[in-house]
Amino acid sequence: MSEFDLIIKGGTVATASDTFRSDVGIRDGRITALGEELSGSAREIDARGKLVLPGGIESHCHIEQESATGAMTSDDYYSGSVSAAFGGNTTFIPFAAQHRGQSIPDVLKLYDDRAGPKSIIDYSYHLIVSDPTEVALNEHLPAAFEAGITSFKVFMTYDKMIVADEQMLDILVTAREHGALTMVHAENNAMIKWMVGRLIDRGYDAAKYHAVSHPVASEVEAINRGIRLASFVDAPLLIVHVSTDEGANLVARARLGGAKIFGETCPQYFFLTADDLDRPGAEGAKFCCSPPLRDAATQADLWRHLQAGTFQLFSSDHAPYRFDATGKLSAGPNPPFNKMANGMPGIEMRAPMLFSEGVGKGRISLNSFVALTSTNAAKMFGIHPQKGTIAIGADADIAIWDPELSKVVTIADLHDNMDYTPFEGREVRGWPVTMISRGEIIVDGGELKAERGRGRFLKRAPFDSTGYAGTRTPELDPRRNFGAKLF
Ligand code: DUC
Ligand code: ZN
Ligand code: ZN
Repeated sequence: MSEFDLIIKGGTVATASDTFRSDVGIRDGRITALGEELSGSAREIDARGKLVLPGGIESHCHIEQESATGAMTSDDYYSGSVSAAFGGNTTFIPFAAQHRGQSIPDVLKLYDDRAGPKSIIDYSYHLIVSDPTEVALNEHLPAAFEAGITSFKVFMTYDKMIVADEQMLDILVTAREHGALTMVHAENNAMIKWMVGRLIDRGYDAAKYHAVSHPVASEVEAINRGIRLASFVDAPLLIVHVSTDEGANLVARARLGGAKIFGETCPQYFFLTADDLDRPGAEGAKFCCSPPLRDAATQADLWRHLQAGTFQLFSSDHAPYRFDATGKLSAGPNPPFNKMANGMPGIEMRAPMLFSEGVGKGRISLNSFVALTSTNAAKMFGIHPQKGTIAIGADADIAIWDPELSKVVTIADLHDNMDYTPFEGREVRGWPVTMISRGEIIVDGGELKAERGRGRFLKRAPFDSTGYAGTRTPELDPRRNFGAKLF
């Protein structure tokens, strides 16, 4: 019997901390050896001149998910996972959205039925909680955490999703008690509604006014409030899709103060601007996402934050709605901005864009790239070291990249169920060419090799807050509040 099922030979291995020349020996779906001149396998991949990286972990994407207004994303768990794999990912964690009136167990069953038969890569979900009833908080959420779904998202905006500050405190405390991580969409609902009302009343309804309707100040206010609420009860909080310098500054300052605050940002805020919304006809709808695209100065600020460590995650926020009546144009061929589905595709382009513009142009190191696209997500979402690294015993989830391969991005080459990409025409250098999941080659030389439904559900560990000082609120401390026990 051979010692290995597969050896990746002669590549440059990079993890979040190290870069080194090594062969990688794989047996029974796991990495069993790292070393020079490994032998003893019937199957070998020649990786000379290539980079051998941990498979990407896409931890913010909307797959086969209904929005609050009923729009269904165009990707299901098959097309979404295939597109993710071609983009360098071997794991993804989409959202399982609870809409008001739905029970959390029903939601999880629905998403199990959607994902299990279709996904080609390993997966979990973050719950979206919009209806934090007593039973949801005391029974259903703890049961979901126990089942390994140890993170969930809440919204500070959208009338059909919003949770009030008091509800948010209850949610944060429940999460803290059970070792779960709360994620938040932080924008101020009232400011947005006020802006939308004024803009529409005055006839400013083109796509570009979407960016105006979600002001920077609305994100900043909500991030500040979210951080204050989480720090008040010393609960971990991940601010997703941060799009502003001031918002990122708040995250950085809170982290410096010891709070368990984390930051995520997304490619669209680095590679597109609000000017992309100002296109003829309804074209601008393709660039309508929330928070909205900002400006060139903000792009430079966000790079600085990425370099300084403000952000732990660089996620796609893949929210695919086609440029037709099933998606962006559901309210007609030229809809007002407040009737356009919010979101844009990007699951396949996230890692290649960051590699090309970040690593390729010397803005971030290869090791930071691995951390931002894989390792940090594995750690934060309770799947490390099974996922997110190249180490003995880890799952053999590996992306082999050709750092010299240059291609011009075009929708015809992508694998999502979309009819446009916001990155059409960009020259991108450095692409994943071979993808391996648990030792199986799932993508090679532009071809899909994976069976539908081969992906497995990942039972995730609780959030690990080791190494964070945390915060102390005197009024919640029985030694300082006359003995009141409030948790
Ligand atoms: N928030 C997201 O995270 N994605 C799409 C739209 C939104 O509001
Ligand atoms: Zn959001
Ligand atoms: Zn999202």
